[in-house]
Amino acid sequence: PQKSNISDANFPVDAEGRTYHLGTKRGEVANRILSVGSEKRALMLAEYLEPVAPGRGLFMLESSRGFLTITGRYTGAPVSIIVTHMGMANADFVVRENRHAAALHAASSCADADADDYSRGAVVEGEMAIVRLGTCGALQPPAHLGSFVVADPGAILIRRNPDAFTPEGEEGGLVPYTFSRPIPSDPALSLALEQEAVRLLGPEGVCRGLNATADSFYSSQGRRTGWFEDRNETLLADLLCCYPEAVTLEMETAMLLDLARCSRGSIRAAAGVIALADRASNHFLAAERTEQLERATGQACLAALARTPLDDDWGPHNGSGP
Ligand code: DUR
Repeated sequence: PQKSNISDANFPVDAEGRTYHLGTKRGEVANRILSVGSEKRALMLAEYLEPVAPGRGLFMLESSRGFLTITGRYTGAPVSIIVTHMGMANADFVVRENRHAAALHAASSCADADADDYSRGAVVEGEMAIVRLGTCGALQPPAHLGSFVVADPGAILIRRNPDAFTPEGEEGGLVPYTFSRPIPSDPALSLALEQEAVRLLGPEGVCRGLNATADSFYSSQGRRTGWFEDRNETLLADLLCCYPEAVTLEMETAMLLDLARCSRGSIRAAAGVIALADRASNHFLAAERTEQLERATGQACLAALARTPLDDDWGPHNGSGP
């Protein structure tokens, strides 16, 4: 989409109402969203979607910033698959701009929706469900290489503290990394995700546990390099001391859960991650096995979203929401 006439610097949208980074507008995004990290994974999982209306293709739009949105249906329910790339700032774009753009796709009203204006069927903004399908490092059992781990009860956030790396900070004994308290995931959506994953993968491949989201793949995940002073030698041990139940380490989930918690009741969120790296042994999962797992767990995420009842009446017209 062309960016033009952006007048409001507070929440920029163009003349058509398209958001600044994801480029979608109201009606192009379903209120059930699957957030994935790469375009390859999104296109692979789009193979399991049906068109929003019979005889139409899937809705697909890639923004100038590389956020790809694909909207279709899974077992009848409108769903959008959205490429979130990596890291907390990108997760923030995806949640906030989609909250703006998501509109209700009532099953009946979508049947005759115009190809590129599904919003004709939209009457209210509705409650949203967002599931992240990501990858992670496994910290300890029951998570192991190739496990699918549902972030239940939720996630904590690990942040690097720049002040600790100054002479004053060192003198003052500032800690180089801080851990937040656990941020909860939606229990019903997490359970649905776990059940669907067990159905597709079997019980051995699936577990649940506390996730830790870090603001770097390197320093705040305890990876070491001589090029930077990171003071992270004891980070993983400190993490497990503080949160003995932490099982996975990645870069997005806590942001998603934090925003859902602060969404005034409008967003339900859950996350499941494939353990790609084993942080104890330093083994990495083979690409072929990763793709098999992405297909199975992707379908589990779509099924969990599709079966989740959402309150379509949520919205400003009923006195809730912004
Ligand atoms: N990821 C990690 N750490 C790992 C393995 C995977 O952060 O050890 C996730 C999060 C991020 C991407 O999106 O994969 C980084 O490779």
